[in-house]
Amino acid sequence: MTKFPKVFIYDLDGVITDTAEFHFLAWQKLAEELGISFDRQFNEQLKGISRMDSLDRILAIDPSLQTYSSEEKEKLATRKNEYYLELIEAVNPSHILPGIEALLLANKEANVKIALGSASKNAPAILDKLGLTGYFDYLVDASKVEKGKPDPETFTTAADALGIAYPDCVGLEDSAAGVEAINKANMFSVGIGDAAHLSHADYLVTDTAALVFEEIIGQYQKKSPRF
Ligand code: B16
Ligand code: MG
Repeated sequence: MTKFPKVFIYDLDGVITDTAEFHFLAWQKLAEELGISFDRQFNEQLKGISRMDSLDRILAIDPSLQTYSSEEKEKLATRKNEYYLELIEAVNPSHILPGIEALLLANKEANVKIALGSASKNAPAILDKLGLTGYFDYLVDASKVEKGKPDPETFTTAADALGIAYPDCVGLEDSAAGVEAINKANMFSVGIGDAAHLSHADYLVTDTAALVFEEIIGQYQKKSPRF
Protein backbone atom coordinates (compact mmCIF):
# COMPACT_ATOMS: atom_id res chain seq x y z
CA MET A 1 0.00 0.00 0.00
CA THR A 2 1.26 3.49 -0.80
CA LYS A 3 2.49 5.23 2.32
CA PHE A 4 0.85 8.53 3.29
CA PRO A 5 2.20 10.91 5.97
CA LYS A 6 -0.01 11.51 9.03
CA VAL A 7 1.24 14.95 10.06
CA PHE A 8 3.07 17.97 8.66
CA ILE A 9 5.19 19.72 11.33
CA TYR A 10 5.79 23.33 10.36
CA ASP A 11 8.63 25.55 11.50
CA LEU A 12 7.40 29.10 12.11
CA ASP A 13 10.08 31.72 11.47
CA GLY A 14 11.00 31.68 7.79
CA VAL A 15 8.35 29.11 6.83
CA ILE A 16 4.94 30.38 7.91
CA THR A 17 5.98 34.03 8.10
CA ASP A 18 9.17 35.97 7.48
CA THR A 19 9.98 36.80 11.09
CA ALA A 20 13.47 35.40 10.35
CA GLU A 21 14.21 38.84 8.90
CA PHE A 22 13.05 40.55 12.13
CA HIS A 23 15.27 38.24 14.23
CA PHE A 24 18.20 39.26 12.00
CA LEU A 25 17.46 43.00 12.36
CA ALA A 26 17.01 42.76 16.15
CA TRP A 27 20.28 40.82 16.63
CA GLN A 28 22.08 43.21 14.33
CA LYS A 29 20.91 46.18 16.41
CA LEU A 30 22.16 44.55 19.62
CA ALA A 31 25.46 43.55 17.99
CA GLU A 32 26.06 47.12 16.79
CA GLU A 33 25.56 48.36 20.35
CA LEU A 34 28.22 45.88 21.46
CA GLY A 35 30.58 47.14 18.74
CA ILE A 36 30.42 44.06 16.52
CA SER A 37 28.83 43.44 13.18
CA PHE A 38 27.70 40.40 11.25
CA ASP A 39 26.16 39.83 7.83
CA ARG A 40 23.35 37.71 6.39
CA GLN A 41 25.77 34.89 5.64
CA PHE A 42 26.64 34.66 9.38
CA ASN A 43 22.94 35.01 10.23
CA GLU A 44 22.15 31.73 8.43
CA GLN A 45 23.66 29.81 11.36
CA LEU A 46 21.38 31.64 13.83
CA LYS A 47 18.20 30.48 12.10
CA GLY A 48 16.33 27.90 14.16
CA ILE A 49 18.78 28.28 17.05
CA SER A 50 17.48 29.30 20.51
CA ARG A 51 17.75 32.88 21.76
CA MET A 52 20.63 32.16 24.19
CA ASP A 53 22.56 29.94 21.74
CA SER A 54 22.24 32.74 19.15
CA LEU A 55 23.65 35.27 21.63
CA ASP A 56 26.58 32.95 22.43
CA ARG A 57 27.42 32.63 18.73
CA ILE A 58 27.30 36.41 18.28
CA LEU A 59 29.47 37.10 21.34
CA ALA A 60 31.99 34.52 20.07
CA ILE A 61 32.71 36.85 17.11
CA ASP A 62 34.79 39.04 19.46
CA PRO A 63 37.04 37.26 21.99
CA SER A 64 36.96 40.34 24.25
CA LEU A 65 33.21 39.77 24.77
CA GLN A 66 33.60 36.45 26.59
CA THR A 67 33.49 37.99 30.06
CA TYR A 68 29.72 38.47 30.45
CA SER A 69 28.10 36.74 33.43
CA SER A 70 24.97 34.66 32.80
CA GLU A 71 22.92 37.44 34.39
CA GLU A 72 24.34 40.00 31.94
CA LYS A 73 23.71 37.62 29.05
CA GLU A 74 20.09 37.22 30.16
CA LYS A 75 19.77 41.02 30.03
CA LEU A 76 21.29 41.18 26.52
CA ALA A 77 18.94 38.42 25.30
CA THR A 78 15.97 40.25 26.82
CA ARG A 79 17.05 43.48 25.13
CA LYS A 80 17.20 41.68 21.76
CA ASN A 81 13.73 40.27 22.40
CA GLU A 82 12.40 43.77 23.13
CA TYR A 83 13.74 44.97 19.75
CA TYR A 84 12.19 41.90 18.13
CA LEU A 85 8.79 42.46 19.80
CA GLU A 86 8.76 46.04 18.51
CA LEU A 87 9.41 44.76 14.99
CA ILE A 88 6.68 42.11 15.11
CA GLU A 89 4.05 44.38 16.66
CA ALA A 90 2.46 45.04 13.26
CA VAL A 91 2.38 41.36 12.18
CA ASN A 92 -1.07 40.44 10.79
CA PRO A 93 -2.59 37.85 8.40
CA SER A 94 -1.11 39.68 5.38
CA HIS A 95 2.31 38.50 6.62
CA ILE A 96 1.55 34.80 6.01
CA LEU A 97 4.09 33.69 3.39
CA PRO A 98 2.76 32.76 -0.10
CA GLY A 99 1.47 29.20 -0.46
CA ILE A 100 1.27 28.48 3.27
CA GLU A 101 -2.46 28.87 3.86
CA ALA A 102 -3.20 26.78 0.74
CA LEU A 103 -0.92 24.07 2.09
CA LEU A 104 -2.63 24.14 5.50
CA LEU A 105 -6.01 23.82 3.77
CA ALA A 106 -4.71 20.90 1.68
CA ASN A 107 -3.57 19.22 4.93
CA LYS A 108 -7.07 19.59 6.35
CA GLU A 109 -8.76 18.27 3.20
CA ALA A 110 -6.50 15.21 3.17
CA ASN A 111 -6.93 14.64 6.92
CA VAL A 112 -3.21 15.08 7.51
CA LYS A 113 -2.66 16.64 10.93
CA ILE A 114 -0.87 19.95 11.44
CA ALA A 115 1.70 20.73 14.15
CA LEU A 116 4.10 23.55 14.89
CA GLY A 117 7.78 22.87 15.60
CA SER A 118 9.32 26.21 16.49
CA ALA A 119 12.34 27.19 18.58
CA SER A 120 10.70 30.52 19.38
CA LYS A 121 9.21 31.45 22.75
CA ASN A 122 7.11 33.99 20.81
CA ALA A 123 5.62 31.36 18.47
CA PRO A 124 2.08 31.04 19.92
CA ALA A 125 1.64 34.85 19.98
CA ILE A 126 2.82 35.17 16.37
CA LEU A 127 0.48 32.37 15.18
CA ASP A 128 -2.38 34.28 16.87
CA LYS A 129 -1.40 37.54 15.14
CA LEU A 130 -1.43 35.67 11.81
CA GLY A 131 -4.88 34.23 12.59
CA LEU A 132 -3.63 30.66 12.02
CA THR A 133 -3.88 29.08 15.49
CA GLY A 134 -7.14 27.29 14.62
CA TYR A 135 -5.44 25.14 11.97
CA PHE A 136 -3.05 23.52 14.44
CA ASP A 137 -3.57 20.20 16.22
CA TYR A 138 -0.50 20.71 18.43
CA LEU A 139 2.06 23.44 19.10
CA VAL A 140 5.67 22.89 20.12
CA ASP A 141 7.57 26.03 21.07
CA ALA A 142 10.76 26.62 23.08
CA SER A 143 8.89 26.14 26.38
CA LYS A 144 8.13 22.48 25.56
CA VAL A 145 11.66 21.23 24.79
CA GLU A 146 14.96 20.95 26.63
CA LYS A 147 17.24 20.59 23.63
CA GLY A 148 16.79 22.97 20.71
CA LYS A 149 17.43 22.33 17.02
CA PRO A 150 19.53 20.60 15.61
CA ASP A 151 18.44 18.14 18.32
CA PRO A 152 15.34 16.29 17.03
CA GLU A 153 13.36 16.94 20.26
CA THR A 154 11.25 19.80 18.81
CA PHE A 155 9.91 17.47 16.11
CA THR A 156 9.70 14.24 18.13
CA THR A 157 7.76 16.10 20.86
CA ALA A 158 5.06 17.04 18.33
CA ALA A 159 4.87 13.49 16.93
CA ASP A 160 4.76 11.92 20.42
CA ALA A 161 1.97 14.28 21.56
CA LEU A 162 -0.12 13.26 18.54
CA GLY A 163 0.80 9.56 18.83
CA ILE A 164 2.31 9.44 15.34
CA ALA A 165 5.38 7.33 14.36
CA TYR A 166 8.34 9.43 13.18
CA PRO A 167 8.53 7.97 9.65
CA ASP A 168 4.91 9.12 9.17
CA CYS A 169 5.91 12.77 9.73
CA VAL A 170 6.90 15.49 7.27
CA GLY A 171 8.85 18.46 8.69
CA LEU A 172 9.13 21.83 6.92
CA GLU A 173 12.12 24.07 7.70
CA ASP A 174 14.09 27.05 6.43
CA SER A 175 17.14 26.51 8.67
CA ALA A 176 20.10 24.16 8.34
CA ALA A 177 19.77 23.26 12.05
CA GLY A 178 16.05 22.50 11.59
CA VAL A 179 16.54 20.24 8.56
CA GLU A 180 19.22 18.39 10.52
CA ALA A 181 16.77 17.98 13.43
CA ILE A 182 14.06 16.53 11.12
CA ASN A 183 16.51 14.10 9.50
CA LYS A 184 17.82 12.97 12.90
CA ALA A 185 14.21 12.30 13.96
CA ASN A 186 13.89 9.94 10.95
CA MET A 187 11.19 12.15 9.43
CA PHE A 188 10.92 13.43 5.83
CA SER A 189 12.49 16.89 5.55
CA VAL A 190 11.24 19.66 3.28
CA GLY A 191 13.81 22.47 3.06
CA ILE A 192 12.72 25.95 2.01
CA GLY A 193 15.56 28.14 0.78
CA ASP A 194 19.01 27.93 -0.67
CA ALA A 195 20.81 24.70 -1.65
CA ALA A 196 24.02 26.20 -0.24
CA HIS A 197 22.57 25.84 3.29
CA LEU A 198 19.90 23.15 2.89
CA SER A 199 21.41 20.49 0.61
CA HIS A 200 20.73 17.87 3.32
CA ALA A 201 16.92 18.26 2.91
CA ASP A 202 15.06 15.26 1.41
CA TYR A 203 13.18 17.70 -0.81
CA LEU A 204 14.16 21.31 -1.42
CA VAL A 205 12.14 24.25 -2.76
CA THR A 206 13.44 27.79 -3.19
CA ASP A 207 10.52 29.52 -1.46
CA THR A 208 7.14 28.84 0.13
CA ALA A 209 5.25 29.74 -3.08
CA ALA A 210 6.71 26.55 -4.59
CA LEU A 211 5.17 24.31 -1.90
CA VAL A 212 2.50 22.07 -3.43
CA PHE A 213 0.83 19.43 -1.26
CA GLU A 214 0.65 16.71 -3.95
CA GLU A 215 4.29 17.27 -4.89
CA ILE A 216 5.44 16.92 -1.27
CA ILE A 217 3.42 13.70 -0.94
CA GLY A 218 4.95 12.37 -4.19
CA GLN A 219 8.49 13.14 -3.00
CA TYR A 220 7.74 11.58 0.40
CA GLN A 221 6.49 8.40 -1.27
CA LYS A 222 9.62 8.21 -3.44
CA LYS A 223 11.85 8.44 -0.37
CA SER A 224 9.70 6.38 1.98
CA PRO A 225 11.69 3.15 1.43
CA ARG A 226 14.33 4.94 3.54
CA PHE A 227 12.02 4.77 6.54
P1 B16 B 1 12.70 33.64 20.31
P2 B16 B 1 11.83 28.88 14.37
C1 B16 B 1 13.53 30.34 15.84
O1 B16 B 1 12.24 30.09 15.36
C2 B16 B 1 14.26 31.34 14.96
O2 B16 B 1 14.54 30.78 13.69
C3 B16 B 1 15.56 31.73 15.61
O3 B16 B 1 16.23 32.70 14.81
C4 B16 B 1 15.27 32.30 17.01
O4 B16 B 1 16.48 32.64 17.68
C5 B16 B 1 14.52 31.24 17.82
O5 B16 B 1 13.34 30.89 17.15
C6 B16 B 1 14.18 31.74 19.20
O6 B16 B 1 13.21 32.74 19.09
O7 B16 B 1 13.82 34.58 20.66
O8 B16 B 1 11.48 34.32 19.73
O9 B16 B 1 12.38 32.70 21.45
O10 B16 B 1 12.53 29.15 13.08
O11 B16 B 1 12.28 27.60 15.04
O12 B16 B 1 10.32 29.02 14.29
MG1 MG C 1 12.85 28.88 10.86
